[in-house]
Amino acid sequence: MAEVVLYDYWRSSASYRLRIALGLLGIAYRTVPVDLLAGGHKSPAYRQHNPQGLVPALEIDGIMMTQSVAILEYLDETRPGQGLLPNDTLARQRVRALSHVIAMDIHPVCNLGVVRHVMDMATTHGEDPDAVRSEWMAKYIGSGLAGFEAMLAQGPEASQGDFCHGDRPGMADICLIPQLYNAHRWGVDTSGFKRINAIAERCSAIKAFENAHPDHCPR
Ligand SMILES: N[C@@H](CCC(=O)N[C@@H](CS)C(=O)NCC(=O)O)C(=O)O
Repeated sequence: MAEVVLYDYWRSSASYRLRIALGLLGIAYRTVPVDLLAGGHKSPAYRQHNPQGLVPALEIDGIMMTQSVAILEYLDETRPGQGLLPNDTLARQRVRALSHVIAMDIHPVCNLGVVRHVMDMATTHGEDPDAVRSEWMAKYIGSGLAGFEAMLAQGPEASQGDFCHGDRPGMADICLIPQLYNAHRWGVDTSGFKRINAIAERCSAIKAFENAHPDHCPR
């Protein structure tokens, strides 16, 4: 079987999603660290793997893939029975909606490239870039997670359980936990998100989530 290779940055939440999923699916892989702070993701060599100059990239089944959520869906479709997404169509819609709150709405505006630009503009306008960054993160992560928390309470009875959807962790949890790590990193107050915090507690007891944590990641 072809080797699985993850082009990864320890603090990248999109990469963190794939580390969790690979762990849950029991797929062994080799990590190639790409240093975002040193600009490794913009090098011509790395752009051969991900032309967007973003992490992650995952080589699997002999193909180089990009876009973490598309990869999660690919893994779900090609490793059936593992349940990253539920089988029922309406349930899949709910899990995708929750996942997209994080991956399509919160994450893009809190990305390194975007936030660096915001900080540069703050400096140009004579403002404290660190303070502007904190305000930015609190606004977008805080309001995004508030919406996520409210959405968790919606849905049929079968969707309500120990995790984002039902009683097993899946794609929405895989998106949530890295975003929560970022929230804590930037000092966003998450204390009011009771359901999110309970889910995070349960995920932290699962090996695949623990092993994928940035603190346990090659740099
Ligand atoms: N939608 C992409 C997002 C990838 C992405 O934005 N990755 C971030 C790290 S989490 C990155 O490489 N940022 C570098 C930059 O903004 O310059 C995915 O889910 O794979």
